[in-house]
Amino acid sequence: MAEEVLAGLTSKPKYCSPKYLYDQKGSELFEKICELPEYYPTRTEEAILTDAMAEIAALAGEDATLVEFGSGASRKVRLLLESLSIKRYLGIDISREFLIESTRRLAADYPWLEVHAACADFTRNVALPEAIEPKRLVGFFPGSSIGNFTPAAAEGFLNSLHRLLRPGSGLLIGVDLVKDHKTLEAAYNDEQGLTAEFNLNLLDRLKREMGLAFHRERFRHRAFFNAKKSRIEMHLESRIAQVLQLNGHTIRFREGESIHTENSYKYSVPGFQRLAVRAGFASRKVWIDDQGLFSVHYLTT
Ligand code: AVI
Repeated sequence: MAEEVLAGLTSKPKYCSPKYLYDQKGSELFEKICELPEYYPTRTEEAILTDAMAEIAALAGEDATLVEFGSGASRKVRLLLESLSIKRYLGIDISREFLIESTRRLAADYPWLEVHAACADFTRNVALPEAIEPKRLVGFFPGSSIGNFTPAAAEGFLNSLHRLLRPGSGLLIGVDLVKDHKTLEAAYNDEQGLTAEFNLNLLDRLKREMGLAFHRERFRHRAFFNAKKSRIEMHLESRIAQVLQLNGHTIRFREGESIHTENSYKYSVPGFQRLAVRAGFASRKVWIDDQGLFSVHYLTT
């Protein structure tokens, strides 16, 4: 982490990988963001999944092993576990304590389910634990987390999932859709300021884990839609010119200069299907809500 963060903060423009937003506090804040009135993706995806459950069950088939990438609080997966014929579950997440807590809860609530947990950064090459036999797998990657990769990285990542899932498997993936800028920008600039907290928590984490000396009030959260790149950009903007120390390195900010902390790409349905096909998948089915806010795709290997 130290090396990666330092490389980002000393480059031009400054950036930090969004995966570092998810320490314990960040993961908790993200769960709260999902319930915000402005943050439409979570409730829209849940409604799509609920409505499409019979069709998803038919596509997933009998006795599949469900593998969830970035399982977080594992809420949406409960919808699947309650309706599909699933025997085994593997949750993969970067946030260790959070993963342990949520998989323990799943194991307690579904005694018939064989539950596995793997703490891993799934943006790197992940191998499946031995206990997960090379049987038919159904991958689950909800929440439009795929949007946090650049399209090129998303294609590479989907291609690595394609190899990991092996032939005869499926991937159920949630993808946020491009829409009017007002709706998009409101979702990342909520009135309660939770998204700002989530973003600023990154600096708190760097202070705690890497000794970053900084004053919180000298930074502000900024999120806007970059139409040319079809993405929401999230930044931590320096309110003043300042110099920070991190692990013996000096990091200079001009007034208004920012650390780019996250991209959230928004796709059209055919745009995402093309990307999935380039990564080796076949597009079997796509569901969208009535307002055209969000899409859920079922891809096969
Ligand atoms: C996890 N990911 C899909 C969220 C998103 O919408 O890109 C993260 C997030 N960032 C700010 N709000 C939510």
